[in-house]
Amino acid sequence: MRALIALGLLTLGGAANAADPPKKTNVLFILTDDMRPELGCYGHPQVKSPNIDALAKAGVRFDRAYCQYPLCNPSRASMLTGRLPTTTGVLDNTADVRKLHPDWVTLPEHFKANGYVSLRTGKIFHGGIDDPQSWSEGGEPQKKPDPNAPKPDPAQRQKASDQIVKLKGDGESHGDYKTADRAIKFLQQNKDKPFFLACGFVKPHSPPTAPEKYFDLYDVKTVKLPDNFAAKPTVPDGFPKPSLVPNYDLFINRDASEDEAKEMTRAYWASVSWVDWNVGRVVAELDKLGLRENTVIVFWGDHGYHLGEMGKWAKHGSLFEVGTRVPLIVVAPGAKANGQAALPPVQSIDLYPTLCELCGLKPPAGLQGHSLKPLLNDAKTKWEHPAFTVAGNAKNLGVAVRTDKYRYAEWNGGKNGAMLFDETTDPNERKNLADDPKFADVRKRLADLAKAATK
Ligand SMILES: [Ca+2]
Repeated sequence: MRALIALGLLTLGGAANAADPPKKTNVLFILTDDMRPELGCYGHPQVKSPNIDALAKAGVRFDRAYCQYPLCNPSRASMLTGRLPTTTGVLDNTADVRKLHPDWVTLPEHFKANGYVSLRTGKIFHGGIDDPQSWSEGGEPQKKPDPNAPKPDPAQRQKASDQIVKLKGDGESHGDYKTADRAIKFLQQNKDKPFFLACGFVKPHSPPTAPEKYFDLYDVKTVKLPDNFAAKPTVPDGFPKPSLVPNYDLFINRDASEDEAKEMTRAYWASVSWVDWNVGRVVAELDKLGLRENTVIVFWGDHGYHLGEMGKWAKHGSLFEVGTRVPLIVVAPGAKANGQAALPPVQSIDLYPTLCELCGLKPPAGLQGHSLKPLLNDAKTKWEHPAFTVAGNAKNLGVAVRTDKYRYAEWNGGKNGAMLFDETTDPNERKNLADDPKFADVRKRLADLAKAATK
């Protein structure tokens, strides 16, 4: 690889050799749905994720990466447009970022406009509201709601929510298997062109799903429940009322016993390991085609997830660490910090400017994140940008700020409550310091940041 750079055959967004037009750097962007940063490479003692671990070893692992909103559609709309949810106006799973902002250029669309083929396989934008103009191939027309469609039955949803799905074989019947197959085909077909390939898996989103053999990787007897496990959504006294909303994914409207919670956690881990296997299939094809040295790989999760922490089994509305923290790995060929972990807080909207810089594209105006390239070259570089996460809606907007040390969140500008945690001493977020006079200055500083970012 060094030799290729010396010959001017390979550039990472740097200056071109006059004699050889620079070969464009490809992007392979792997998305996962509701995946916690609970993986081998993040230090989890049990979860098996060898393929994602290999990406972390090859690239930079971000240990404090945060989503912009703890829900699929708003999180993805922000990441794909490089703007905070208060700017996109996408605060639920039905708003369409394209309808709201016809003139914005999405991340894949920007690559398409700069001579790349932009390829979509699987869930990238939210299901049913894809943005066909972002893609050269793979875009899907939006589904119009059917006015005659039967209304969802809450009782059925509640019953279905606790189902654990075991697939046959390697899971060939499931969409995620097909998503990886399509990514492999796209790589084969486009290996000679500059490409931006987005490959989005829908697991481990509920219901937990994996082939039988991935369940066999884990003994339910070894599953340890979180220290702050509870049978139903529960927070200590003095926490803001909007800080914990009901379960919408698992254990809907009912308590979870410890045995059920352990079975569900095991199934979630099985689902994570199966996603890992599909990730491995796609990356293996990239390697087989000899594209690794000219391709930036991003591995990303759309938001956090509670697996029984505070009795919650979902992400909706959570501005806690566990609801907002995501796995994020960036493998940029030749980056000096490859193989290391970066600790500063970073956020999903940083990816748009990062990929522009790594691939030598001028970013469009209006992006609100910061290129992570300095951290990719020096994981310990000074980094003073906090991460912001939004939840709720205009009636009761929640805004969280994460710095190296603190997590602060307030609803309706603090009028509907606030919470402040010292993450260095209270990682389980049990002690709300928001009204402690000793932390009044800290609260003021963080509240000012929250207001300035989301005004
Ligand atoms: Ca999701």
